[in-house]
Amino acid sequence: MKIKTIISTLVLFFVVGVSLGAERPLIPLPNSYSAKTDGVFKLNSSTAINVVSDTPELKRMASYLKELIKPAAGYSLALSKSNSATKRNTINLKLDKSSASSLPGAYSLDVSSDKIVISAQDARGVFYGIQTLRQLLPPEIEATSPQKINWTIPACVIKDSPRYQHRGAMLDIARHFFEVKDIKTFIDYLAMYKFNILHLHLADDQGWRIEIKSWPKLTEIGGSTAVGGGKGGFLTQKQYVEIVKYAEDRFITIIPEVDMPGHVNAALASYPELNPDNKAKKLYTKIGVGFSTLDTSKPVTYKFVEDVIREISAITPGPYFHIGGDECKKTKREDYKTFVEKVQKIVHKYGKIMIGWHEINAVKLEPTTVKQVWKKKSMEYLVTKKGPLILSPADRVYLDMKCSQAFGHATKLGLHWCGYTNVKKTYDWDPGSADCIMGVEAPLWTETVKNMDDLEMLVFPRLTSISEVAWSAQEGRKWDDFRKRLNVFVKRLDIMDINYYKSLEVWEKH
Ligand code: TNX
Repeated sequence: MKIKTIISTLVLFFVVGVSLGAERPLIPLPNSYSAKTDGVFKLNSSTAINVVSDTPELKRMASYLKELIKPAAGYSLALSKSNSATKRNTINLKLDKSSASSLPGAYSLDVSSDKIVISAQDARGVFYGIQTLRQLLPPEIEATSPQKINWTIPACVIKDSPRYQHRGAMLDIARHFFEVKDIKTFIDYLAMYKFNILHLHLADDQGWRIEIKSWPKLTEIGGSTAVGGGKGGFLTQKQYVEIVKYAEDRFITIIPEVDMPGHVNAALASYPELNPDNKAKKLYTKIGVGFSTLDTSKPVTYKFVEDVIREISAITPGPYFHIGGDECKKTKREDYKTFVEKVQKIVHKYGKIMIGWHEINAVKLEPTTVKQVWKKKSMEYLVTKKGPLILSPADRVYLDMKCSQAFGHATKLGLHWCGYTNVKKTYDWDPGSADCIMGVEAPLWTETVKNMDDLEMLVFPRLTSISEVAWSAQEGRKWDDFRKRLNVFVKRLDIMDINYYKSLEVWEKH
């Protein structure tokens, strides 16, 4: 080959590689991406998904990938099993124990023109590799009906692993209730961006949302309304188990939270005996906080708390139970301490690790107990102390803060007690690398959020920027690069019919 031909071929490959890379932006950004010079893999109806390591989990991953591709492609890929990843036109899923890396979920993805190999030390890593492959396919792959598209995937090598072990979101189903199918949709959104935790805020002043068999009135009365006086609702234990399984299949752990000793009006309205005067409180449908408390001196309070923790722990395979513990303005300081210490023992009795909002730091805690920090000042303080932390600073990652795009422009939905949070503000945050930091969690409180359209408006696109804070190495993250990727990525959100906030800071310069 003449030198000129070699150069122009190289340039062509480079341009094809790079431009396809840019056309198929990845969120969260992987640790390393290199375009290869051998063109594209063309997925078609004869492509097979080959399981190299014959385990039930990998077979499940193969079926998951097949189902992911089917609606938009209009055909079902064949599944095969072969110990080597050498056949042409195959997508290979492989467990490679030798690739052991620091955190579970690391994977590598190798796309050539004739085959694709996803390998990881565990099925979780293969699952994340599949999510990346999904984003390397044209965005039309998200469509729910067959598309006439060339399903090309740019040849590349990706090596990727998570920054933090805890990459979470929280959904408050107490202020407004969300049905099983909506929670599942939310889980699917989380899985797409490699989150691995869904914290469910199951009870608050306005609603009790989880069936407790030994205290049935909690849901019968306490679950009967919501903010604004709507109809409320609750999850039966069977439905909760269904959600836990759905999440587990997507490598997401559910953390149940029952907030106490404050935020308990729904319980106090359901059972008179939980009140100091034995009179039931009225149901509450406004959005104030800090006005209710359990009576920490009554034995029945601890019977109630233990029943709740026992029943929920029994149907929660994940290691955590979240006791809330925030904003207890009506609980005396000493009573608060006694209460949290007793409850910590109960949580341990039922085999769980306790999590509480950072206010629990006022109490003598076991070394395993996790503090979830929501105030910036407390975060700065607690990072210098011992003990595991989940970081949820309200000014960065509270998804219920209004999303703003420019002065005077913000979402109608959301609160703003902690200011307005634009996409850049969520993105431009380095949570730090102190050992005590388990990771990041983005809460969606639902005082103003009534349905999935509302939820999506506050969640997107900030969930995408937060996924990158939680997953991607800090060195590789640049706002301008992220903004450019999101500009193109948005087509995927459009095809998924997601009601995202069209922030000018991201899309004006498109
Ligand atoms: C504070 S932060 C709360 C919630 C509210 C939220 C609204 C925290 C642990 N508690 O009760 O819903 O603000 O943004």
